[in-house]
Amino acid sequence: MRSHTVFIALLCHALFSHVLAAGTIRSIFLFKDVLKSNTTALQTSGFNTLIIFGVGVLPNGDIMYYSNTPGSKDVLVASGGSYVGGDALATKVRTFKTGINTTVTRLEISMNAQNIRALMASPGPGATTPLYRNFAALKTAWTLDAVNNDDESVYDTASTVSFARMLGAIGYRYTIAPYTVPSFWAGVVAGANRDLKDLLLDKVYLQCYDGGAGNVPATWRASLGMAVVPVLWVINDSKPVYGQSPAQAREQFAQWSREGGGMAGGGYWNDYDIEKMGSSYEEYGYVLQDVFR
Ligand SMILES: *[C@@H]1O[C@H](CO)[C@@H](O)[C@H](O)[C@H]1NC(C)=O
Ligand SMILES: *[C@@H]1O[C@H](CO)[C@@H](O)[C@H](O)[C@H]1NC(C)=O
Ligand SMILES: CC(=O)N[C@H]1CO[C@H](CO)[C@@H](O)[C@@H]1O
Repeated sequence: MRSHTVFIALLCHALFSHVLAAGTIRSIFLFKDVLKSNTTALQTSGFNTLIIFGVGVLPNGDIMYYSNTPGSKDVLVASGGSYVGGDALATKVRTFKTGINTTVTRLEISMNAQNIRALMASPGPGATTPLYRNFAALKTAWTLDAVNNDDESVYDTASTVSFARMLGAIGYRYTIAPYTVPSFWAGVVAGANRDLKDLLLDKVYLQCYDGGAGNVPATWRASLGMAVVPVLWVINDSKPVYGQSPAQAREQFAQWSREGGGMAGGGYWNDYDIEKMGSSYEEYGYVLQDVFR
């Protein structure tokens, strides 16, 4: 009886830990071409969420994967309702979640807002439109879980919400990566999640570097009505003043915890700089595993 009770307690503990872990984000934005970055390191350093940067929509609803890596070219990945990005790229992206020993369970693509307003006006968000069919095809080809909105210029609430709801109809979750204008983002959160118990907009990746360097997670939680995932910039030679070592990142997450929390996990911008600067994926990943269990 006693050992039975202990067994049940252990089982409950295991299930509970798993539930906790499943909701807590340990993320990194993939700035480097996924065909060139260190896939093994991304799979095995404790990250559970990878956000592929960046994707963009053309005026006709086609989807591009933009290269941010010297020597790489932009790739058309969806057109005419089909995936056209090639097998090598699709296999590489799918491998993030399926590789041996991978800790990755969630894959997102990050995009700007170019052409979304015009496409939501005409032809609209319907299931027969090129945009809808292209996002459906890309989701299947890359086994995507969510689309991340990194709008830093357009800020049109109505078209953003109708696009988010369109993605929800396809089966995506929707996430945002704000650095400023909390009132705009609060409108997007409210509109995207209106009348939904199972939230469509389920994660907020808060930029806490560069233009967002003064952001505090607890303040944004109050503005948006949901906990956020603060994102720090790793050591970088572009704007070194915003670069955080693993030890500095740990201290920053701890400080925000003392300042009221409001965090649903943590993350970094970005893998390219980790590799360029010879930093350690494991050390950055370990901080997230330790702080956001
Ligand atoms: C990729 O990462 C793994 C695991 O961290 C490491 O052992 C390997 O040396 C790295 N490969 C390259 C080419 O840097
Ligand atoms: C997976 O992890 C186990 C345990 O750490 C290790 O022995 C094995 O070599 C790993 N497999 C691969 C393919 O990395
Ligand atoms: C993500 C990012 O902007 N990385 C930059 C880091 O610095 C190098 C060198 O200036 C740039 O080439 C990267 O684009």
